[in-house]
Amino acid sequence: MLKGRIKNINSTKYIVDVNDKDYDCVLRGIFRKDKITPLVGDYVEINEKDLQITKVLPRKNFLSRPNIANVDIALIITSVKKPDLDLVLLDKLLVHVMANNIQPVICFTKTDLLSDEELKEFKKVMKYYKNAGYDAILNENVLKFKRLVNDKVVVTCGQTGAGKSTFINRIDDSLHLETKPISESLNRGVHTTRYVSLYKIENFYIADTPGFSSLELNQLEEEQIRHGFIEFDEYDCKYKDCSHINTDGCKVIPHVGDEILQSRYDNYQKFIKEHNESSSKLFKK
Ligand SMILES: Nc1nc2c(ncn2[C@@H]2O[C@H](COP(=O)(O)OP(=O)(O)OP(=O)(O)O)[C@@H](O)[C@H]2O)c(=O)[nH]1
Ligand SMILES: [Mg+2]
Ligand SMILES: [Zn+2]
Repeated sequence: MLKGRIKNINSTKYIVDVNDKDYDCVLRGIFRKDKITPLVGDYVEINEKDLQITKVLPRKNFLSRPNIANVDIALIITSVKKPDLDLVLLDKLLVHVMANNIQPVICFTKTDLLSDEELKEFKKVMKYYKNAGYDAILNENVLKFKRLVNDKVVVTCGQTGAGKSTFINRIDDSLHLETKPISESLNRGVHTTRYVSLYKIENFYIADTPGFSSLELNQLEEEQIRHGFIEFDEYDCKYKDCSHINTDGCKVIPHVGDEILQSRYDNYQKFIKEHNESSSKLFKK
């Protein structure tokens, strides 16, 4: 019996990494009956003779988008131009990742496309996220990235065309991952990467993933949304579980627009509203 980690799935073919060696494996028939769907990142047991995957070992976590198991860090790739900076998607991804017990790291791309004036504005935004307590880097800062991901399993996530594959190529130029210019007319990417694939670089793993343009925060608790806005915890509201929606005793609301970035609060309010609407719909069913 061999034990390894799934690096890539292409229809019925599973590439499994066993002690840094790749094995072409298939699934033993029984999996389809049990409805277990192994994911990239899963640890599996393989029968040495026929290279059939016989067992998926318990997961420590998994994400539905991108679809992957057992990751330590989600690298949220966020372009500041082409496609334009989308703070709704960034805040949503922060909530999504943290709700799944994965540490987020924000990686901004394409700052070279900003004018001096735009760069100044952008720097304020980046500083805000850093001060709030998030790790945030620029895609050119490979050394800093490597320090953050020592021994870890990293999944990239973010908009199509944001520069996920380009970033991985920058870290390891022997990979030659496919990248494509964004569509000028739509001002967004063209879904170049189609599958989740895990690569080992030095002492860490990183997954390239298909990008998306939107994301739903389904099935989250209100509390999980609140946890995705870590800086709000610094404020000592009158009620311990204050939802920061009603002004009564709330210490967050008075700081919106000065200490608290307006878009952060607007997005928070938006996610809570969407959450309440979807749960009232469920209730009516
Ligand atoms: N100017 C500039 N262009 C960049 C940067 N990073 C990526 N790009 C370009 O952006 C385009 C899209 O990059 P990709 O790496 O294919 O984007 P992706 O996130 O992998 O996209 P999907 O695979 O569709 O999800 C390519 O033309 C890249 O050359 C950057 O920092 N600056
Ligand atoms: Mg890609
Ligand atoms: Zn409050």
